[in-house]
Amino acid sequence: SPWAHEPQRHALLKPASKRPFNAEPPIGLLAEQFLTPNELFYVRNHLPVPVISAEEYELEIESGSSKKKDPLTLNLEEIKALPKHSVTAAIMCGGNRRSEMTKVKAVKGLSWGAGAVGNAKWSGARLCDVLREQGVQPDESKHVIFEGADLDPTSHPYGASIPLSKALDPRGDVILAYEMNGETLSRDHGYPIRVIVPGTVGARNVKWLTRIVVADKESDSHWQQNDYKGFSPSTDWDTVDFSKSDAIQAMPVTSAICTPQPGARVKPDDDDGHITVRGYAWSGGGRKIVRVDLTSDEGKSWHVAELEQEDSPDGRHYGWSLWTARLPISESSGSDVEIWAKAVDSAYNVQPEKFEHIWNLRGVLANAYHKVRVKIA
Ligand code: MTE
Ligand code: MO
Repeated sequence: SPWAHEPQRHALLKPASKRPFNAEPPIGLLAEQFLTPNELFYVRNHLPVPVISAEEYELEIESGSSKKKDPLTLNLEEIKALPKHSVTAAIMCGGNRRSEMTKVKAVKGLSWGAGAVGNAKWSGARLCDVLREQGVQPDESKHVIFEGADLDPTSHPYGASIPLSKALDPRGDVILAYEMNGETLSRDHGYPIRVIVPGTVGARNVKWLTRIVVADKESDSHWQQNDYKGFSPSTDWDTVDFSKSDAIQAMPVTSAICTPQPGARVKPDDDDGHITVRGYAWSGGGRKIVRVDLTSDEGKSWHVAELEQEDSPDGRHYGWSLWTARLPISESSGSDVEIWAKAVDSAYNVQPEKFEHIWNLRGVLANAYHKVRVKIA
């Protein structure tokens, strides 16, 4: 069975599917630490986890360069011998928060809550160093294709691509990672090497990386061509044409309330009747979170959260922000209160208010206000 060699997983990861293994941590734990503990980091596998030994591992790089030996093959030692670079980056699945979008109308895809995201410090070699050394020249019409060692039943590998301009940009911080939060990458997260594409949808962060190709076209894999794309709310399965939509790359601004959780009974902290609300916020493309607003009265009054974030250079805010807000609960609120959160990024993009107008048949890009109904005790 191809499933005979799956790794052990933490008991707190709640599977959305077991084969392939897909799971998210309890959302209440997610905003407790700025760096998500490796064993609680969500897992999104499309196929069985490949078995790869460090000794046998090889990465093939087809750069299209005529000046250097091409393709270039690097083993693990050679990748580790390259200058080591670290980047704090959140990885978020394109389908994070899909279960909220489904409430408008059914969508196809794993029913993720708001936990298909994690924030980690990734370390490895810079892809731009490797490509430049190979003589790859900037060319805005080109793409970089990544292939994994995980194969589908027809022996096609998991694959995805990004624009060459992102891969070559030193500020893009794309790395061939072998460490996650200072530990060797685990099998579920791509051992021994995965590509980290900061600010870009999870699907392009290819795990168990075996091949890199600089190409004139995007990856022709299913996941680049016929998945991870957005559509109009009026597009249905009879009218959808995947070739007409752009593949998702940078993700839109989003946030989620991690505590309290839906249905919780919350007691105001003190005599002045405030409740404490915590969560995360993130935007793609290196955009920083500049503000998170909360309301408990459907937007009549808003309260600005305090942010915890890394002090990154402009345009390289790849990590998430955690936030804490104290919300006043008035007598007139009654015992049922709905808390709403919306984040604003450094381009002043803001989350849309509701899912109705961003609904899409695959349930991706589900970034409307996060709304949590609680009971005031
Ligand atoms: N890479 C390979 N080789 N196979 C996969 O199934 N899943 C992708 C991406 N890279 C995938 C992959 C998707 S859709 C996401 S969201 C992220 O990996 C999840 O990364 P994680 O499991 O480390 O959280
Ligand atoms: Mo994903």
